[in-house]
Amino acid sequence: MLRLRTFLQQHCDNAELIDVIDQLAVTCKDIAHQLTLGDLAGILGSAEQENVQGECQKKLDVIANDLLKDSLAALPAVRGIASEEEPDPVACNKNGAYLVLFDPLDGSSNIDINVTVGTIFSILAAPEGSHGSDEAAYLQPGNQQVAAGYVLYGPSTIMMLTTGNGVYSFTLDTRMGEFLLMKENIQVPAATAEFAINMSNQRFWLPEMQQYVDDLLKGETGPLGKRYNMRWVAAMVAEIHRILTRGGIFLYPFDNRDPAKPGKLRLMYEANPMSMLMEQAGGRCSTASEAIMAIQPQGIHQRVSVVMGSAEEVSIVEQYHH
Ligand code: AHM
Ligand code: MG
Repeated sequence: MLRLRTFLQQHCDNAELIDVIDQLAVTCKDIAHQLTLGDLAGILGSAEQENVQGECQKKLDVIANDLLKDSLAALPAVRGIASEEEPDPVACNKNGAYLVLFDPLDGSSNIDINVTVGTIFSILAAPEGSHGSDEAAYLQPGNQQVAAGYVLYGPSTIMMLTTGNGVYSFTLDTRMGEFLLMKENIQVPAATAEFAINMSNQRFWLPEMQQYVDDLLKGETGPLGKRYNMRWVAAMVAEIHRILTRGGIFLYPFDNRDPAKPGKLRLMYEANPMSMLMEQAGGRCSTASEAIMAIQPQGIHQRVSVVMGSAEEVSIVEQYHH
């Protein structure tokens, strides 16, 4: 079985990009180890502080963020990093070719209950002459990502990766400490009858989204003509992993709970990298009215409405919004 680094050397002709992805993998092994220890290492619970989005940070949010920040900053290939847990981008090495954006621990409400969480990452080329602390350098649409992926910490630790040429999965063999190639050119089935949405927010959605969900709940006798199943893990990494494995649709739509937050998920380090993976696997990604990866970002912590997964189902949601 092919080790991640060997795979990268065979599939990628840029040594600096290989270094960045390899370093992400090394650090995520460390995060996986911390998660395995859990309470034994005293890492559960709140860090008793808030991040820039006003969310209460968990100890592991802070630990995972520091591990990624420190290890990437030490790499000559990295010009700067941006993170969910950092208010501003952080400059690393002035000659580095890449900017790395990440959500260090996605689904953090799952940490304390020992349920799946993940790390999401997006890699952009650093614009010529840009500085790693310069927010404008990062504000590139998702379709300019050089690579994207996530590491899922579940019963096994799995990295899902794309460098723009298909989606590949690697499982961490903890006996040898290496990510090994398991699946190549992963494809998402075009049709599905499995959806994932936080139903408790229904009354806050746009009428079009409420109508779509009302109709799918009507099952085989309703306008959509099939009986749907529902799943909600409360960790985007887990939902997207399920969809990349067996199809489905994931929605975290616009809602009017808080006018400052049009949707919960962040464009640059959640929606864009997941969109690149999904589209590379033949799925579709949309806000319900426009392509996520075509959006010109206005800020690194910008939020966005997310509808992604099996292509035919995403198109149905878009039709409700036309
Ligand atoms: P986080 O990055 O602060 O963990 O928040 C993102 C997570 C997603 O992984 C998940 O899809 C969503 O928030 C769950 O939200 P909810 O609390 O509405 O279930
Ligand atoms: Mg997140």
